[in-house]
Amino acid sequence: MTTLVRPPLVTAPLPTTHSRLLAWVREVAELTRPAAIRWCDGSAAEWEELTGELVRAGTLIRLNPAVKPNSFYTRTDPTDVARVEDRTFICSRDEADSGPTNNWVAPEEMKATMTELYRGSMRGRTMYVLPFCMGPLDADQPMFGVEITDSAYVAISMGIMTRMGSDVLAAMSAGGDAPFVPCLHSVGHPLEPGEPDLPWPCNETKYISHFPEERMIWSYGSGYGGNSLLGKKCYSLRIASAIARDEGWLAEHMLILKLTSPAGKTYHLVAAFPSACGKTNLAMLEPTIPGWQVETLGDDIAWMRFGSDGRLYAVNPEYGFFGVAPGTGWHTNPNAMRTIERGNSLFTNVALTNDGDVWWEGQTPRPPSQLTDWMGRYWTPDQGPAGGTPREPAAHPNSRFCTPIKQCPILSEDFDSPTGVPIDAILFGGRRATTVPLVAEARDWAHGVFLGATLSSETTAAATGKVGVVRRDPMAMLPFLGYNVADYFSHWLELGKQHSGRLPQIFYVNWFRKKADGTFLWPGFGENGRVLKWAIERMEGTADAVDTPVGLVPAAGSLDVAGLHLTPAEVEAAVAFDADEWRTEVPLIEEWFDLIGERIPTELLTELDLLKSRLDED
Ligand code: GTP
Ligand code: SPV
Ligand code: MN
Repeated sequence: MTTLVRPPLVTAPLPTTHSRLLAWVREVAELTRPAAIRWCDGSAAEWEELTGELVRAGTLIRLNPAVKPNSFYTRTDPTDVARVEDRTFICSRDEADSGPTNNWVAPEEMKATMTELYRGSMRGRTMYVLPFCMGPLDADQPMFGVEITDSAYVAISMGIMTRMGSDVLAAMSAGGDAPFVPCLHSVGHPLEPGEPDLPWPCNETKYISHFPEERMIWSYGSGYGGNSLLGKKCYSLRIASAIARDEGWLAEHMLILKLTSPAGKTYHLVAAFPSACGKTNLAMLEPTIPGWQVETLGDDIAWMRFGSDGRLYAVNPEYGFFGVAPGTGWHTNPNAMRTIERGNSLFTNVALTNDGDVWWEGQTPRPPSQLTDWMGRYWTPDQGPAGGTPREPAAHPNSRFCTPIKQCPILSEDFDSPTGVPIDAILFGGRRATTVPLVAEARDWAHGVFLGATLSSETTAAATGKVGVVRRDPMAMLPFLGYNVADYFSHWLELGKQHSGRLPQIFYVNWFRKKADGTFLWPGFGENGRVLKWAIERMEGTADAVDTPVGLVPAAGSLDVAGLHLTPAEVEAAVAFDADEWRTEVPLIEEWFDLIGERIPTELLTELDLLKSRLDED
């Protein structure tokens, strides 16, 4: 028998009596052997202390408080810059339940592999215990999680992105021990006695593993974003989608916004666009058309349940924004700029200015004359870091700001509502240079589900791998589904049947169609308010549409283009349905449905047949 050396759980008294939590913390500590354990309370003093330590360790650089108060800058290891989809696993008991779109390893095998990786992986480090709640703490069933991590960067980031700390811990045992999702994370870089730490410790070997039946997450080797902030994609999408399937609700990769018309009527919309395809920007839209106003509720994740009135209600489970930096500027997303100006933010892999501010491509029309780039190299606008051309961007394309949602100047007052806001419309959209019109309205729920199920988009820097490759990304959930994609489509269709009375209207949008010269046809950003207006007017019955095989597109003159600097021909090109492009698209949809296989619901095959026969008539 070996004697277990128990690291101090905490100096007595323990901060909780939650027995399952205490047992799990002890078990993880025995396996990973941290030098110390810290239960995080989410306080300002804790933020001070941890950011101070990270500055001393060289992980963080404090930004100039005159321009970015209480804000910090970090550069990751250049190999740890985005989600790793090829290292992400759904370890359901039955392989078929992970569906053909996920990587799968049997749960026991994955646990055996990862247990060996975790063995001693926190040596020389502090183990942080982060009690968090996704969504309001006063929800009927608060959705608790606890992340154990050996990264202080993860601890402070989770403090921004989730409701985290002692209030949550207290609530977890207020009415008896509450269930929670255990989320285990290690950067996989133990320190031997005397070994200096790295500014961004990580490991070449990476696993982002989900055990949907056990509602459990194990992550190893990466410190970045969706790989390590386990409340976000891992819990709120992959695990929550499996919970939602079992309980009859939806966990989606969607923004939530409130829209007020000039007449003062209010609407709520959600929109699913793949990673780095415009959710944060649409969520904080400043419409260019007079009288229309947007308020923000969420920019990445929506949990949606049907209310007793039969309507679909959405809640944002998060508490911060982890937004794409490049492209964010005063002319594109002024509300994001205002949010980060208030400070209390973390910036990862952007560029640093000489006066201690941050910069990224698209923040200003012209870059400053000198910068330190995201890899710490001297950078000027006309010279690459190695002196050569072409010049590489100063900020990594997936560089991000992490900032409290409460700082958003247009945050809706309903943000903290435990029941959420009633949804009038659902938008699906992707990044397509061709084929997909600016906007199309679905004919009905099943058609809308078909549009979502066949959604396609060019890949972006949000995940490692090639950028710009068109792939199917159903409901923008391809990398985030915790179960079989065919079952997911059936779930959407089934909910539509159960709640057929007052379903949201579904629309399909594309801000990214291009001209022959490679520039965007549609100016996007604040001008997207025109598309929202058309969608509202369709629902109110006041805008005309033309029926096409892909859905109902704006009739000539029905889209408000007053004051828009586009020629009528350019507007026509943006909204046009092109039958030839769709004839090219059909085989790609067929290939996608073949890949999904026999579990695909017949309604979707019927919709595909309908599309084909409409194209034949066209
Ligand atoms: P994730 O956080 O990865 O889920 O991304 P997201 O969907 O929130 O994307 P985001 O709004 O951050 O936008 C990603 C990129 O697309 C940024 O560089 C934006 O500037 C750009 N973008 C957003 N909206 C538009 C638009 O309407 N038109 C064009 N051309 N670009 C846009
Ligand atoms: C995404 O990739 O869709 C993101 C960023 O929102 S991450 O948190 O890294 O997943
Ligand atoms: Mn996202």
